[in-house]
Amino acid sequence: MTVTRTDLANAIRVLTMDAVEKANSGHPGMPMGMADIAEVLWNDFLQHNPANPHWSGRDRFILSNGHGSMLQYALLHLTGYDLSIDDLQQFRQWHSKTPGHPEYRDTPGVETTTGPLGQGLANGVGMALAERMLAAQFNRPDHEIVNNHTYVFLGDGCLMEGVSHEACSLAGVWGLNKLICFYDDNNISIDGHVDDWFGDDTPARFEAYGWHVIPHVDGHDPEAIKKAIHSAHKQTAKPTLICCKTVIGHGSPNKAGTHDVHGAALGAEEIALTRKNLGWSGAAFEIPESIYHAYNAKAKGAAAEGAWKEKFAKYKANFPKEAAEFERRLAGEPSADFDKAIAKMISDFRKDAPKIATRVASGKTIQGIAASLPEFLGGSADLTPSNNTRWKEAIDIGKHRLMGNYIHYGVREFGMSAIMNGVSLYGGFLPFGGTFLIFSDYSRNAIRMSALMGIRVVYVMTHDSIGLGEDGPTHQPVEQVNSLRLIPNLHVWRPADAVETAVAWESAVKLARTPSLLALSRQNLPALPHTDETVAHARRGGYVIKDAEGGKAKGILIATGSEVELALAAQAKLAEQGHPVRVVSMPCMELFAAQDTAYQESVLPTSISKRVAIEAGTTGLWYKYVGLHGAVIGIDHFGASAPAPILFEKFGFTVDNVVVRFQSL
Ligand SMILES: Cc1ncc(C[n+]2csc(CCOP(=O)(O)OP(=O)(O)O)c2C)c(N)n1
Ligand SMILES: [Mg+2]
Repeated sequence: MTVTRTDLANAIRVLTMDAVEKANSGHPGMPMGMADIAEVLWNDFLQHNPANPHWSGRDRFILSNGHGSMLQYALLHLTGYDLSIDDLQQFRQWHSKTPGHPEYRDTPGVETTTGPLGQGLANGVGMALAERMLAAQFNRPDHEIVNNHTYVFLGDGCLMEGVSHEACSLAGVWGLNKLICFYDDNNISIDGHVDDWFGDDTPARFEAYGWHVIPHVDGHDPEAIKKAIHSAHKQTAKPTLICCKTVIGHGSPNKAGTHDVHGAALGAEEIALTRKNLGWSGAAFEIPESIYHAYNAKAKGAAAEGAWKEKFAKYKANFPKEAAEFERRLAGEPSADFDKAIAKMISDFRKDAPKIATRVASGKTIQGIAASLPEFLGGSADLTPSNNTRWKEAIDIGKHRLMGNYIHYGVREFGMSAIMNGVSLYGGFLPFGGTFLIFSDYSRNAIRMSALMGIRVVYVMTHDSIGLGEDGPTHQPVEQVNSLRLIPNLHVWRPADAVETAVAWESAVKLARTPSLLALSRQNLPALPHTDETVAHARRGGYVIKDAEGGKAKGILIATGSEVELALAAQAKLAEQGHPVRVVSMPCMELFAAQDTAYQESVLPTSISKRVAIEAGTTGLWYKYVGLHGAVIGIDHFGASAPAPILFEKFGFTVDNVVVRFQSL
């Protein structure tokens, strides 16, 4: 039997129908609609090696409309990845390699976790950016070791989401010509035909961003799709959006073109009718050998990677230093120089004991370690001077200018964060980005995705409390620190001085699978009385910064950030009144919670139940450490516009109040 392109696309359709039916859960409409586009892209264009999903030279494929996960699983299976037909039969089941939405690390060949619409597209912008930046840094004339495309599938939902604007606007400015996106223009989203809620002129919108737009492509015509991709490949300074007219659930006689097929199994009867309609005779999960043969990308992939390896070997012979550095960067290992640089920062801060804002300490730390971290990719969402994220030698990325290491993201917190995720996933970079802590809420789902994927991204979030003063309640974080602490696998640091800030940076750089967020003060904070031991223990997230005189504490004051200073002052006053208490600084609650119980017990002995936690934010989480008999001095209401010292006083952050609260226990 000769296999036609339609047969090949139909294999994706039937595998999708069958897997969704078996799970009685999932989204058949999009894979059935985009099957022809996917088939052409994967069989005629995509450079990848199923035997090595980690080959750095591969093209990146991202399913931003992640609900259509079966499309990606079918492709990975058919082209020869380690994803068997049994795996497809386990679609959406416990511990399977085929989860409901594509999950980074769960499935070989899945480049990023998608499902939260719009973010996959923004990740794709980040990957395409990383590729062009890495190319600018490492490629040499006649030695192109970095040269791949990033392909993104996306739907109406991705384009309705605001983050698509933020990311695509930047992609236009940067001129990411290796980014090629396929818009699944099927006129359907969950609620029905989109005409009543999505009337954008999408081609005009993307042209306005400076993209190359190919409108009105028949998404079921392989030749038209091929032609569009060829045209995209010719671009030298613009990303491409290929607008593909498709029919959702294509092939289903009764459900195609309707929202019924978006997210529900077709049912046995309709599947039988669809098989008939497609001229497909095989049983469920049965794919003819001829189709496997046509899709199999193992030989092509091995040859492509082999050719790249030869190229890299020549590069290595000519540029041994660069080649070693390239390998180190892609492995994500900090250089030995970093250890020295950060150790020096910590020891300088200890020696100088500066009274500075932790945002300033962070800026000094960045300055001190940047030379040892060529993978650093800094940036800020238009708050560079406030976030102190830029170091002196940084080179700005800009309009069609990608040789650099600092990004002015503009006022786009969510876009910045989702782009950083893409950059981190691509490899070779350690992205960090700044904004005011209050706007972490704008970034929040991307921060969550960093944590869910377990990737290294550093969020530098300044102006961490009412301590910012006059800008008032819109700008004063109250619930942010604690609400960020609720995100699993995110380290939230609220350092109390310069040393703790450097320790936070050290941890953030070294943790490969945990993103870190630094909540930093606007106002100056005094240096804490550090010893070798306190610095070592700061690395454990919480530690005794100053014990009661003589070591016989009858109470504990726990504080973070700017409130540690207050705790120390209250400790002195309590001591005068005959109450010996210890002060615990807890810059990273998650890290402290991960320590062994013996260490935790040494810091917070069970026998001492008189405890007061002090933090200029919501109180709820602190009861975990002060217990039922403890007190928390915090803020469970919005802030106010006034000078910071007045706010601290009015909201009860005074030595007298701490003393009174402690004595009332
Ligand atoms: C941020 C976000 N909001 C809502 C959803 C829930 N959701 C999943 S698919 C979908 C509709 C998307 O429409 P479209 O992209 O056109 O997909 P199609 O039905 O065409 O496959 C929605 C609202 C989501 N996954 N992410
Ligand atoms: Mg749609």
